[in-house]
Amino acid sequence: MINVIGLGYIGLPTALMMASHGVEVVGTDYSKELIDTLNAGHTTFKEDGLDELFVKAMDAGIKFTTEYQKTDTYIVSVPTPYDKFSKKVDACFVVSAVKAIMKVCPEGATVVIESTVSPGTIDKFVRPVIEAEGFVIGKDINLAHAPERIIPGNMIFELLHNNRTIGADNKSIGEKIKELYASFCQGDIVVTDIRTAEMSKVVENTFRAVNIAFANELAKICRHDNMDVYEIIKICNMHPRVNILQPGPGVGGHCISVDPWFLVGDYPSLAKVIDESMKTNDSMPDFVLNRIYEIMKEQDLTDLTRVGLYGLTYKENVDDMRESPTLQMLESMERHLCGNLVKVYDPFIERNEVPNQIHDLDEFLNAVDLVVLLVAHDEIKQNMYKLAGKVIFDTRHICNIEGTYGL
Ligand code: SAJ
Repeated sequence: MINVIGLGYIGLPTALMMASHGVEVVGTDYSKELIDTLNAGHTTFKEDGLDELFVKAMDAGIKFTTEYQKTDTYIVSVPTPYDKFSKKVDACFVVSAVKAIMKVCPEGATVVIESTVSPGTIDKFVRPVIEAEGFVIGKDINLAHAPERIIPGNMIFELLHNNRTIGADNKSIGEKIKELYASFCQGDIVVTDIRTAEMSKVVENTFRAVNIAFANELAKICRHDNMDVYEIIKICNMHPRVNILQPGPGVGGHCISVDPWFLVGDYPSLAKVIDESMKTNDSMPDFVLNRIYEIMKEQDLTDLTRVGLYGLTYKENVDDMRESPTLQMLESMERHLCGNLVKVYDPFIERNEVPNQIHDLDEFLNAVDLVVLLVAHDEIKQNMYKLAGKVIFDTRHICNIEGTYGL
C-alpha cells in the first residue's frame, strides 16, 4: 500500500492516478477539513479531468485520512515555500512529514519526496531526521526523490504522459520506485541520484523563469521606443532556433515564481542571470500599474473606481491565486493607499478575496471605463465583443479590438 502524504495540487492527482491504476492508496493530510471534503465525495480544486479521476479512484477503493499509515512506501508531496529574506527553501513541512512517518513506518520502508526542494535539501534536512530516529538509511529506510512536472491546466494529461526523473541512493531502490510510477506514467522514467534529481527539477523551472524574464524585458524595451513586441517575437520565432515566450503582467504560481530563488539563495555570487531574471519578472506588476496611470492620463480618466482588473488567478483557466500578478498589483496599490478603489473580477474565484470584487461579468463591465485584461481565461476570449466601447489595456495579447493598449 502507498501512503501519499499531502493532498494538495500535486499529492491529490498523484494519489488518484495511482489508485485508478490498481495501486492500493491511502491519502493522508493534516487538514481535517480537506479530508472531510474528500470523504464527502468532493474534490478540493478545479482541474480538467480531476473529478472523473476522483470517481475512478473512489471506485478503486482509495481512502483519505488524517492518520499516517504503517506501510512500506510513502510519497511526500507537501508544500516547500521559500524564505522571503534568505531566498532559501523552507523545508519545514517536508521535515515534519518525514518525522511523522518515522514514528509509524516499519523497517525497510521507502520514503519518496515529491515536493520540489533545492539541491542538497534532502541531505541537509531529511537524512538527519531519519538518522535521529536511529534508522540507517539504505538499510532500515530507503530514500528517493521523484519531483513532479505537471502543469496546472493540463495536469491529468501530463501526469500520464510526461517523462519523469527518479533520484535514489542506489539503483535497486530507483528501479523499484520507477516501477511504481510506471503503473500509470507512459513517459520515459530516468533513474539518477537524489542530488541530480533535486537540481534538475529546480533548473527546469528556472529555465522557464529566465525565458519569461527575457520576454518581459523585451516588452519594456519595445514600450520605451514604441515598438510592437508581439510582432517582433512572432517574427523572431520564425527563425528555426529561436523560441521566445510571451511577456505578461508578471509571474505567479507556486513554482516558477518561487523555485529559481532557491538557486539565488544558495549561490548568491554565482546565480546572476537568475537573480536579475527574477527581479525583472517581479517588476512587471508595477510596470503594469504605471501603464494604467499612463493610459488613464491619455484617456482623461481620473476615477480609479472606474478601473476594472479582469483576472485574479496566476494564469488562465485555473482557480489558483498564489503569487498572482493581480494580487501583487493590489498589494502595491495598497501601499499607495488606493488598493481598495479598483474593481476586480475573476470567473474562477467565487469567494470574496479582495475589496470590490464583482461576481458577474456584465455587472463588472458596467461598473468600469478602463478594463485591464490580466488573465487570458477562455471566458473573456469568448466574450470579447462585450468590451466594445471600453478603454482596454490587454497585458496578455488576446484582444484585437481597435485601439486596445498593450504592455
Ligand atoms: N507566463 C508568462 N509568459 C509565458 C508563460 C508563462 O508570463 O510565456 C506566466 C504565467 O502567466 C504564470 C507563470 O508564468 O503567471 C507560470 O505559469 P506556467 O504556465 O509557465 O507554469 P506553472 O507555474 O503553472 O507550472 C510550472 C511548469 N514548469 C515548466 O514548464 C518548466 C510545470 O511543468 C511544473 O510542474 C510546475 O511549474 C511546478 O509545479 O513546478
